[in-house]
Amino acid sequence: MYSLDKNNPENIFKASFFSQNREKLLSKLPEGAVVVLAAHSLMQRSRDTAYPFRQESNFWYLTGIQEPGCVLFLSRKESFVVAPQRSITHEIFDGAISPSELQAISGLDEIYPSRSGWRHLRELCQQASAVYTRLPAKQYYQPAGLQLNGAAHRLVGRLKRIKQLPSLQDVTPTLQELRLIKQPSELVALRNAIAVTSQALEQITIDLTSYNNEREIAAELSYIYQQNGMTHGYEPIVASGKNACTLHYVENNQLIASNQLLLIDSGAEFFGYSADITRTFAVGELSQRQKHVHQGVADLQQQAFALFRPGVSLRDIERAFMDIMAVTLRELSLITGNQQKDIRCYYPHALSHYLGLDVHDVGSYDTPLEPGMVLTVEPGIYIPEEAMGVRIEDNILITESSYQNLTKDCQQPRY
Ligand SMILES: [Mn+2]
Repeated sequence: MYSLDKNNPENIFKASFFSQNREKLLSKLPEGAVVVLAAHSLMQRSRDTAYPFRQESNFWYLTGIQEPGCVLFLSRKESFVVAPQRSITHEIFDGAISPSELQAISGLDEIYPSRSGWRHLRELCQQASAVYTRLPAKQYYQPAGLQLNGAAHRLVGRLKRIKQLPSLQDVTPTLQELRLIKQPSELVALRNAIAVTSQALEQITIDLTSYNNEREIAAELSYIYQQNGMTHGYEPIVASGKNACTLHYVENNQLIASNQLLLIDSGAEFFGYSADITRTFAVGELSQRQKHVHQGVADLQQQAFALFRPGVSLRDIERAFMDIMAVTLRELSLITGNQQKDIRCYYPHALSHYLGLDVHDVGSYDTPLEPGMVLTVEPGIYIPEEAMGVRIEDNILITESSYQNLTKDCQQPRY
């Protein structure tokens, strides 16, 4: 049983948060439509041990349930979860599932055991006008080459075997639309995650020269997050010198060279909501060149902030920022013209992404920004031939007229 950490402050997500999310979702779907969603399954790590469990974000958003192997059913008439069957042996090792606890967390009408739950679910699907689920269209998550958790895929197979099933529709776009706008309790979770991440970065920079190896800093981050009842929202990046040029460098196992820049990209996760902060620090004395590059990125970020306001899409912002980036890269004598391919040699990623239950949260780059959306602003310049990379990343909330920097209290060094 994955119950709440009793040391955490009061649970900021009441059952009403989840039941309201369910109502909102159903109100956006056609009359008579039902929703069936799979929780994540456990992922095998070695023979009979699993990776730490992390719930599928949409399933959590609609139930709050931190249990693998469940299936959620929603209609305008009833809402329930089908819990997986657990043998006596399984219960001895992993504990029993408590239906009453799951019901209290989620506010669902019912928690059914597997067999009777599926019988009921099948009947209700047959009577529905359409069945909405997450259709795992791509077996692999294209940009990162990741394999999807198999649970959603298996659920689709199981639904397709129901006789006289009405049409199967993808619920993902509707869920994305809902999740884009953050509610007050979600912002509380994010602010808590940001506060602990900032605290960890502050602790680490009291004396950066006391660390010999990148892994010592990664361990310090883990220690502080865990002490605060949080986990990492993603594998932290602790990259000394040239390692910062590998964008997703997560080995964190090299000696920290002195008189180099050190890039730390990390975020604590609280109730599923992750911070995503990057700072680039000096270890020892920096050269003029290193200082110029760091200052260049800091200035770029100030110019980037000014692009964020309601009504503008990320696509527009990314396009406008390329020209701003080109000016800085020319000033640093890294490029001569305005060619996209030259800029991409030193700035090979996006300026921004949505932030929320998934660290790279759902949402389209073509959607005009609206109050309540949370995004990152993260310009970076990477120069492998000079063994340095600088990225500065903050998290912002779009407001009625512009934006609010949620990470403004996280120290930002000037060199
Ligand atoms: Mn990021």
